[in-house]
Amino acid sequence: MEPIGSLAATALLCRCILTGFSFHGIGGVCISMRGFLLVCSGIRASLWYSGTGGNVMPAMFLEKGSSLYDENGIGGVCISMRGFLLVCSGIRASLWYSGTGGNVMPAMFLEKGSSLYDEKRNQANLPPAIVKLVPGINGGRSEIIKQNLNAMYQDIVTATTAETFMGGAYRQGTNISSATAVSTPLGGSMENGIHNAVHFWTGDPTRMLYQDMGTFLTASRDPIFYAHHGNIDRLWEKWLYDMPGGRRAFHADSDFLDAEFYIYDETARLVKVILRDALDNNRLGVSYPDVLADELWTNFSPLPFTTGSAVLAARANGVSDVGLALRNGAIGFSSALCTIVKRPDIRKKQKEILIVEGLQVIRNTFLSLIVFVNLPDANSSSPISSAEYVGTFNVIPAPCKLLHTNPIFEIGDNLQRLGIDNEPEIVVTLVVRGTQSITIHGLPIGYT
Ligand SMILES: [Cu+2]
Repeated sequence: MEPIGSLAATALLCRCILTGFSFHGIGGVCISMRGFLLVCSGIRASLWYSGTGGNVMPAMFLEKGSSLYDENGIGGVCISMRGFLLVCSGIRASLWYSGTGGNVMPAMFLEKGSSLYDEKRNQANLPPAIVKLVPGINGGRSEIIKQNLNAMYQDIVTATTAETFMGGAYRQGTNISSATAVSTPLGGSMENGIHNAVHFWTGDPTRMLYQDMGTFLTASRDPIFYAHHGNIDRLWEKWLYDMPGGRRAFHADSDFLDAEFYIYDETARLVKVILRDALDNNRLGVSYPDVLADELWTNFSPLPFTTGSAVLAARANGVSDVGLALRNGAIGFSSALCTIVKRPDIRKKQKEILIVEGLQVIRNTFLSLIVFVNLPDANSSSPISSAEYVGTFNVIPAPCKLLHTNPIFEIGDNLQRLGIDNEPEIVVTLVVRGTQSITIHGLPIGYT
């Protein structure tokens, strides 16, 4: 049952996340967290259920002193392969930020000496601190929860296309030699948003790179990593099958579906997994329970803070236009950038995509880029519970590495709720929470 030890397992996971499962010489192509999640699901299925597990956590894994405990004697911080597979499946423990867990870090991870404990966490974010799904949001408990619900709604419900939600495919020839999960050609809204936010929220700000969870170098050393990713996997399934409006379309792109990953199986053999073979949880024997509290965010209905279009007033105040990359060149900013953006076709109200073209930043520290529409004065203190909030692109630090990417945000639902979906232009404000300055090349709008 034990394919590799816990240190090797975490090292492998770190390598998988940092390199995208690219192993030279054996034809491995790439990918990031998405593949890891899927492969993780596959492992769970093959080791635990095999068609007979009843879709519940096996009782044999729940006894202290058995497989929950570190078998390699490394201080109770890391856990064994079986242990982290268990935590992957411990979905109930991973719901703390999506409704049923009280919005605090689950108690099972807090007991010192337990194999699920990690001292390298943000001590200010232990219970009763409420999780923040967008870094830096403020307010009392109910205000933070309201903002969390809108963060979930914007990252998952209004991201209606596979590319917006899951991210795009890697193309052959893409140089990922210095890439990480966040600097892939196109990450999805959940990966860049709430996923990265929970990494940041959990990691210790007094340690370099917010270890453990705050950097992909060490994130998998914290057992809570697997609960977090278990929930990400669940939310992916929820996005596919259980959103308002019915089932959503998955990627049809063969560069996405045929991406290859290499991972050790239960006999420690390095095996190849094709992404398309790991997409159907029914085939894998994995299912997730219905969670009533999910309705709090799937049915969240953010209200407008503003009334009518802000374009005229913004232009009168000197806000300038920005558009396609070639017309604008490089635009640098360090706190906020307010612009007026043209919409190419106001008849296409759905699946309208705002592209932050040519975003560049040096990843020396954690940074959040928060996107608002119709809110010219938005700043780093602006609440994100209203319909003006579009989404957040969180940058996980990696010193001296340059991030160069094109984050996309679906804005059709926002414009409709704000009553400005017939306007030929909109105000877009990009807000930076962090200390690094950012460069972009344009803010074009497209349709899918
Ligand atoms: Cu992660």
